[in-house]
Amino acid sequence: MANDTSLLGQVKQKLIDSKRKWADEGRLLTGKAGLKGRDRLPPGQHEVKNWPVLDLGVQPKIDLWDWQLKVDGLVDAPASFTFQDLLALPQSEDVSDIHCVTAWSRYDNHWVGVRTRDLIARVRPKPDARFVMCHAYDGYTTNLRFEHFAAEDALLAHSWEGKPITREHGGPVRMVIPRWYFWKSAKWIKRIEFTAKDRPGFWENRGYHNQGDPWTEQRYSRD
Ligand SMILES: Nc1nc2c(c(=O)[nH]1)N[C@H]1C(S)=C(S)[C@@H](COP(=O)(O)O)O[C@H]1N2
Ligand SMILES: [Mo]
Repeated sequence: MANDTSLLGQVKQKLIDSKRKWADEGRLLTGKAGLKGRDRLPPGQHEVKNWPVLDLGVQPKIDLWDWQLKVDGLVDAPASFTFQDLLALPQSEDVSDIHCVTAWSRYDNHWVGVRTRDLIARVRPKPDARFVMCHAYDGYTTNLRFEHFAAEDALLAHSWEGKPITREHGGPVRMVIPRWYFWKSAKWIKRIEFTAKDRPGFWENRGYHNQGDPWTEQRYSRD
């Protein structure tokens, strides 16, 4: 893919290589899976109070009024949304914890945005749309099962702690899919594609688990 190659030319190849190496080596696996419900901190994670920035070395600058989201694939009503269109959809709030596969967790993040469920109601996916691919402005992709994308706490978020999400954290609009490792939450969301077949996204192609449940430590694909 020409696109992927030019993206890779720009990114911090070293960072990617080292994360990939971690995946190969199974770094950070504690073997203490299965604590769900008993503890707020998933196995192998530590709490941070700051909010680390993780990206591929590119932070696309998207003016609020230039931002556009395309929603297509297996849907009855494909649509394009501007920021204004997004604000015209029902707005919801959610408070959730972030769990990054690089072992940090950040509690109680207040998000405002549009529930994926409200987006789904608008575009009406077809019955065979069992998977979702999220595409971002930096070329990043990540895949989800339909039911995970449609979780009640999943948002297209534009605000964090009462303020617009900053560019470094994926503003103007990013996905927030709280029940999975944070790599499943695409920043700078550009396109949401509903598909019949599952395809791996950026990290899923580079050694990360296809799903990414922090409670069972679905960090890497060999787990
Ligand atoms: N578009 C895009 N989204 C992305 C990424 C990325 O590189 N590009 N990195 C993912 C990873 S690995 C993590 S941990 C989180 C980091 O989000 P943050 O920088 O706001 O903490 O974004 C996820 N979404
Ligand atoms: Mo991550």
